[in-house]
Amino acid sequence: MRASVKAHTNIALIKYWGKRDEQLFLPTNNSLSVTLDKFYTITTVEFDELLQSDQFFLNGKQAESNEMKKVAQFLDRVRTKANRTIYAKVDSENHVPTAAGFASSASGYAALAAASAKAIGLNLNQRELSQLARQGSGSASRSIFGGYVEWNKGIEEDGSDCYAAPILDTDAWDLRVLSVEVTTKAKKVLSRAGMKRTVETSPFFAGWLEAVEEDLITIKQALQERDFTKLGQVVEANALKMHATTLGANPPFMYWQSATVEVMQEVQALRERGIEAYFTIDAGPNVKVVCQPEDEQKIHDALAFLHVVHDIHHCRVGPGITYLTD
Ligand code: 2P0
Repeated sequence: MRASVKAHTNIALIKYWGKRDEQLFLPTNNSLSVTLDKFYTITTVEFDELLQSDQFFLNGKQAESNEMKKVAQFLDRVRTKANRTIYAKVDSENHVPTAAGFASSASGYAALAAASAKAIGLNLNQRELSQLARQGSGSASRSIFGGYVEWNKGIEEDGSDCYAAPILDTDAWDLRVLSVEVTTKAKKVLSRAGMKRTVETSPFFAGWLEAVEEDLITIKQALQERDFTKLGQVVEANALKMHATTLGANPPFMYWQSATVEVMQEVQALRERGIEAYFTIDAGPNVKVVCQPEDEQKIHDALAFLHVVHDIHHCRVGPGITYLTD
């Protein structure tokens, strides 16, 4: 009753920002991401009749109690599905620079969903795994798949039509993502709390929901046409709209630091010099830059020159989950 799975993290090109159901992790809008090759989690789950409770080790160390609690709650969902009461030992190795603003929860819960389902004997397809992973962390629903992935918000109250699905395969379009690290400080408002506050208090949230529908149509056209300019423009604009909603929240909050703005302005200056680069920013101060392979080095050199930039990680489009054998 043991299984190991590798899952990669993803970056949203059109953001998930807001839940319609917090217990089931049902979002207010569809989102669209690209899976990244560089950053991943490997998780081994072993169910064992002799265990008196669940155990969770993260990078070889016993996890803190709040993380343990979340994992145990997730395993409860898996046990309920399998109609079993057996406890598990979970070992997770994170190869995700959380300091660079990558959500390890995306790769973490995608790997945990697939490994725990297999270990307990559930035979779930990828759509069912996406639904299960979603209930650990919303963005994890997308990390089951490689390439370019859309997470459908669904309309059913039980979440039965809320899952991710691939739009383009891993090899379909070779774009690059540079993760530009400007700080390693922990953010003040976690994304879960941030999106909740925005939904409940920001007058701009209604505008976000309206705009995101249009942005999804545009990005899907860009993906089909392999039109990088169209894709980049909508990616950057969508991130700015997401961040605008936080300024209208009560109390207001902002994920950017001055260094964030400096990188954003450098990306825009690169475009004025004829080098096509576009930024996106998640719930944190670090910046991700999307570009085509031929411009990657030039963009790296320009950004590395800024004194606020600590590190730059280079990513390509990555694969979906893989089952590992011992
Ligand atoms: C995204 N983010 O689409 C958006 C953009 C942050 C900004 O998904 O509460 O850790 O676990 O469902 O998935 C980060 O939020 O939130 C996130 P929960 P999650 O990638």
